[in-house]
Amino acid sequence: MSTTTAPPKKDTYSPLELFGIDRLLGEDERDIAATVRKFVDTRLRPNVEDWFESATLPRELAKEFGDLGVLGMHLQGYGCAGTNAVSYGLACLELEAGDSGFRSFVSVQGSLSMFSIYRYGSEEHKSEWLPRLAAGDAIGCFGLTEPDFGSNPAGMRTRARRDGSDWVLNGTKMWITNGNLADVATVWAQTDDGIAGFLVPTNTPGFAANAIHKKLSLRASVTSELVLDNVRLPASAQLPLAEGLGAPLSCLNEARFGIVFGSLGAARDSLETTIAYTQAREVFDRPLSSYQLTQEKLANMTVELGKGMLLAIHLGRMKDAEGVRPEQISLGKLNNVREALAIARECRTLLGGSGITLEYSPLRHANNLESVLTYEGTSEMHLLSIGKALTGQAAFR
Ligand code: TGC
Ligand code: FAD
Repeated sequence: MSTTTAPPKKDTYSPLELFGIDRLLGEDERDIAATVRKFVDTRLRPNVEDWFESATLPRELAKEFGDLGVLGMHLQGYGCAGTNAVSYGLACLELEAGDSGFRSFVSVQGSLSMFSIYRYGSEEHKSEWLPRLAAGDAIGCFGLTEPDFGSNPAGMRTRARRDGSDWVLNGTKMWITNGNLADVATVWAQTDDGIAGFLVPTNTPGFAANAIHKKLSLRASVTSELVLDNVRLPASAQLPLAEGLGAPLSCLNEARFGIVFGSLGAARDSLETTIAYTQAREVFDRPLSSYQLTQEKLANMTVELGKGMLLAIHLGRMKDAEGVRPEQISLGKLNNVREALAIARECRTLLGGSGITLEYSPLRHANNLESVLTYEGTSEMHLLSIGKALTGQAAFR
């Protein structure tokens, strides 16, 4: 017979408390989550409605994220915190409980810009850029997608050609997070030897970033088009260890992993907001929370949130131990973003008319999650990755 004790009985539990999720986390992991949560609650949450409405993400947040220690936090050395994968995931979750735009900033800086330099850069690249990026003194972006090649980056048209020992880059990248804020862009381009990566300081002549406006999603995030018009770079700008499409795709695994956790932050915040609302709101002379139809919705959402969390922690533990396959990350990204979006939308129904303003977070989260469903591989791409793992047949083309 087990001698372990059940948690003490309480009148009410928060959704993740009911799942006993904290029991799966170490003390350091819980501390990191609590620190990021406090920063979100004090610094970001009071401003997010205004930033979302005015479609801004203040540049000074980069330094504040650097001071918080979340930029490239899962990398070792160069001013990075060197945490485990689960801690990084929990930080993403807490940030995305504030807004997907905050997690996006941190994902792109740490998992795409910094990781591409960390994994594929020369020692000079690493010492020049990583400490500044970790501190938030510099901002990075990652240009893979093009106007005609999003899901299929293998077809990219951006071209890097040799001119003496220099490289000359021409092309357009589309939907690039942090593009207008960035000091350095990791740009992927076709060469005579296949796809290669380049570090492009954004003050290089011929480089331009054009902000994309009128977004209905991820408004507290900067999204840009990058134009490269005869951008001349020294030979040393090439990421020496990046050979072929596998290099940028391996960076995506890092960012996708953050989304496995992050998306659940948006879901948790939607659900907690909604539980509180239904307890305060009276309909037909009783609290909305007291009706069976309401409780069915709340219970179903809690089950999906908790299942997603178990999956995220499982993938994180595997990543920290023996490593995790890209197809396994696809399982997590597909499920958790899909369920988070369903939860945010369902929460909106319980808020009634109040749910359509920025005063309550669920519709803002749902709008953001529409982007999260699309970027870092659309849900269809992840279905096909899982399909390929199950059948051995690639059905992408
Ligand atoms: P395929 O032939 O399957 O693969 C080419 C080479 O790459 C390898 N590979 C991977 N390596 C590491 N990680 C992965 N996830 C990998 N997937 C494939 C593969 O083994 C192969 O290596 P080798 O040595 O045999 O050459 O390539 P494919 O052209 O058939 O494409 C496969 C597909 C469709 C899965 C891939 O193109 C894909 O993932 N498409 C989706 C593109 C995408 O996710 N773009 C995201 C852009 S960045 C972004 O959205 C940032 S948003 C950030 C934010 O704001 O938070
Ligand atoms: P498409 O590839 O044109 O897809 C359109 C539809 O067709 C989708 O439903 C897709 O699943 C479906 N489809 C495509 N191929 C197939 C197929 N073979 N079978 C069945 N269905 C298919 N990219 C970067 O490089 N860096 C960034 O920082 C970045 N940030 C982003 C931020 C935001 C807010 C957004 C919205 C996007 C960002 N992206 C970024 C781009 C993102 O990765 C792409 O939008 C995404 O990969 C999809 O590409 P696409 O938009 O061209 O859609």
